[in-house]
Amino acid sequence: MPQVRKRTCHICEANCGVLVEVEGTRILSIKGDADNPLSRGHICPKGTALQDLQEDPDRLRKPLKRVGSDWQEISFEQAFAEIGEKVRAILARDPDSSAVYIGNPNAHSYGNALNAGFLEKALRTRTKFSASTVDQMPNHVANLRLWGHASMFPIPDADRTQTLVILGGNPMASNGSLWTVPDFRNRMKDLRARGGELVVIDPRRTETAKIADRHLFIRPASDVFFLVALLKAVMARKPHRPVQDFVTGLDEVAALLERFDSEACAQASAVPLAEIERLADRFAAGPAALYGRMGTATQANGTLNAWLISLINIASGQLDREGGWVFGLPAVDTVNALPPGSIGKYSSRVSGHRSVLGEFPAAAMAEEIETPGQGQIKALFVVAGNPVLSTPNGARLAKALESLDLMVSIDIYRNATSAHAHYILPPAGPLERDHYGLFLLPMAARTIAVYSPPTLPQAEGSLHDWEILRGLAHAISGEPVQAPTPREALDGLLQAGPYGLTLQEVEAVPSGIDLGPPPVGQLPARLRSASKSVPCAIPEFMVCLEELEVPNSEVSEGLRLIGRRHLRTNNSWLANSRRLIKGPDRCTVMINPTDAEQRGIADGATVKVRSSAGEISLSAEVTDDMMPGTVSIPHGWGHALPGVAMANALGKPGVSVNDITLNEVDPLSGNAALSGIAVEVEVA
Ligand SMILES: Nc1nc2c(c(=O)[nH]1)N[C@H]1C(S)=C(S)[C@@H](COP(=O)(O)OP(=O)(O)OC[C@H]3O[C@@H](n4cnc5c(=O)[nH]c(N)nc54)[C@H](O)[C@@H]3O)O[C@H]1N2
Ligand SMILES: Nc1nc2c(c(=O)[nH]1)N[C@H]1C(S)=C(S)[C@@H](COP(=O)(O)OP(=O)(O)OC[C@H]3O[C@@H](n4cnc5c(=O)[nH]c(N)nc54)[C@H](O)[C@@H]3O)O[C@H]1N2
Ligand code: SF4
Ligand SMILES: [Mo]
Repeated sequence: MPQVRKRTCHICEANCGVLVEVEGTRILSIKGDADNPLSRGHICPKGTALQDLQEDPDRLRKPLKRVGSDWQEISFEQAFAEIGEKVRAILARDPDSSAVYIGNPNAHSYGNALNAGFLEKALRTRTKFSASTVDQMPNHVANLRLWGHASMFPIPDADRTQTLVILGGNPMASNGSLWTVPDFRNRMKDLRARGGELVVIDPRRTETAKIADRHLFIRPASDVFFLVALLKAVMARKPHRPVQDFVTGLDEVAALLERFDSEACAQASAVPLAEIERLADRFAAGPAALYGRMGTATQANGTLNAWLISLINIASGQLDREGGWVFGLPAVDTVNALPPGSIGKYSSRVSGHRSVLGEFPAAAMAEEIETPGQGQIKALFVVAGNPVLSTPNGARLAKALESLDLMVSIDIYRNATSAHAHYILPPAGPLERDHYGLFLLPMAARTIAVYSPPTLPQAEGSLHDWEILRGLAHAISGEPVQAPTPREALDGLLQAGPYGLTLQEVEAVPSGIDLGPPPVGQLPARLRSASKSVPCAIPEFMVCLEELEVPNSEVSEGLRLIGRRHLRTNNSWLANSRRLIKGPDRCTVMINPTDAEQRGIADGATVKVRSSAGEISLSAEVTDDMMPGTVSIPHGWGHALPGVAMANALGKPGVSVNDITLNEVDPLSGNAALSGIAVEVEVA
């Protein structure tokens, strides 16, 4: 008899409720769960592709050991024993020579999140990298300085706002980021039905721009100038709702902004000043929210952008107000469960990057492996990550990985990164584990508590990621990990949370307990800053702003590169899905017709794209969705590399844009500066 089992999809941040119809261990269908109070029945193509991931014959089921160019299946016992012994020998030579890289799926698995620390502790490593420094580290830094906690993320109150401005985010493709907002399209329909307005500011007329009331092009990596002009315009108006008295330092910021000429800033960003003034009017009237994402974070000024975005919301009276810039109050309050985060505890060995939340820039991983001396990385553990395709200058990193004495990947595929490992340890299938959106539910457009038990029985002999992490920790340190299971820990966290729920109570409502819209008026009590205030004039940000030079927009700059996500990809890790890979080639370089014509490039032609780091060839997609002077290439492609065992992906491998991205970072956060890289494009 078929049975329908409720679950939360863990692929992306949206955390949609899904209904998985199963017969025995066979999956019959995957559909949206209309009873989920947050996702309301929404599902995207990736949700149905969970089945492909579960059933994929290329998904690894047993640990692999590389022997020359061959791969042998071995038992977990053997893998743990051999790895433990090798690590101890390497650390005996140099105790600082191990490192970890933590990839994106760790944010989507509470078991990983609660257990990766055991591996780091066993290694006693200070050398930690993660996907955060190719993504959202600027937001963490701004959060820490503004609210006193790196994980306290403000979100736009989309369900109650009248103006939503999206800068450098494309939720129609990404389904939202640092903002758990499933069913985005219908939420925007509701916004417009109540007379509200959606404005998108992006160098590409994106899928989100196409459902917006207004789309404005912005020159890549010039957001900081747009934001300065908008903040000035906002500060020149009296907000409809006064700024709260727990906010300090706005006058100092205003004084600093006097040196900037708004017209020059507007021109540098290519957003007309009249549009900026118009936005300021709407923010003064409220309720309104300005949200910025990937496009604003992956820049040399990423942290300044994150700071200025919040300042615009604050100065226009939108902070902690219905329809404005708000904070969720989740059933597990990660702000209480996690340390606030620190900056500059250590410095990286080669380039002296300061650590941010205990991490060094992923962009510095290759140099830390390549450069000889005490502390040179010799043993690397990659936990659910594919940095060869996902981090800047991946080709250089791939080469560096070959020089390691030991590399271990905890991964479900033999892919571009894990193919360099000496051991690959695969966890149980994606539908064989439970799920709780520990890091995502705090950022939800509507607060819910929802837990999913495993949908399918765990394959015999398999281990979950968290068990592998503990197994490694035990093998390396010789000490078994004594700690509650993830489920037990979750129960404790829920009970200690703001609603005092037990896991049993949450589990009893499989579509999720509705806890309402984000609460307002509670921010003063939740602030973690020592002063219990929001100190807007953050000294190190002020210094950077003071030094900022407004470029002359008259000078022609050549072409600038930006990224792109597609609804049917998820970074690199759904590349082998039979369902998702179908359809036209998506790994193309989008280019404006004027730029194409100047270079004699026809739609569909193969072109070379070159930066100072390298060159790739791919086909051109000529479209006036691109801002003139800007080209866009998606990441997560480039699977045709030695050792990769993903048959469907190899059928449509694409090329890796990260072969031409640079090792440059935002100095305040260590985040990779991926947007706005200078490139040349020519017919191949
Ligand atoms: N140029 C450019 N580069 C980018 C970006 C961009 O926009 N442009 N985006 C960046 C962003 S936002 C991110 S988050 C990073 C992502 O960077 P990474 O996290 O390094 O890359 P992913 O492709 O997400 O790789 C996830 C890996 O986890 C494996 N995996 C999937 N599920 C599981 C699981 O349950 N357990 C285990 N153990 N492994 C699993 C997959 O097989 C894959 O190897 O990429 C970044 N890179
Ligand atoms: N389908 C799908 N969904 C995903 C993912 C995926 O790979 N595929 N990845 C997931 C992950 S890990 C993340 S972090 C999120 C990211 O979520 P989003 O940030 O919403 O994702 P992107 O599509 O990368 O949106 C970034 C936007 O910034 C624009 N942009 C680029 N450079 C600039 C710039 O300099 N200034 C401005 N203003 N805009 C710029 C790009 O054109 C793009 O539209 O998506 C998540 N969801
Ligand atoms: S939007 Fe994200 S969470 Fe929802 S079904 Fe798609 S991949 Fe899953
Ligand atoms: Mo990400």
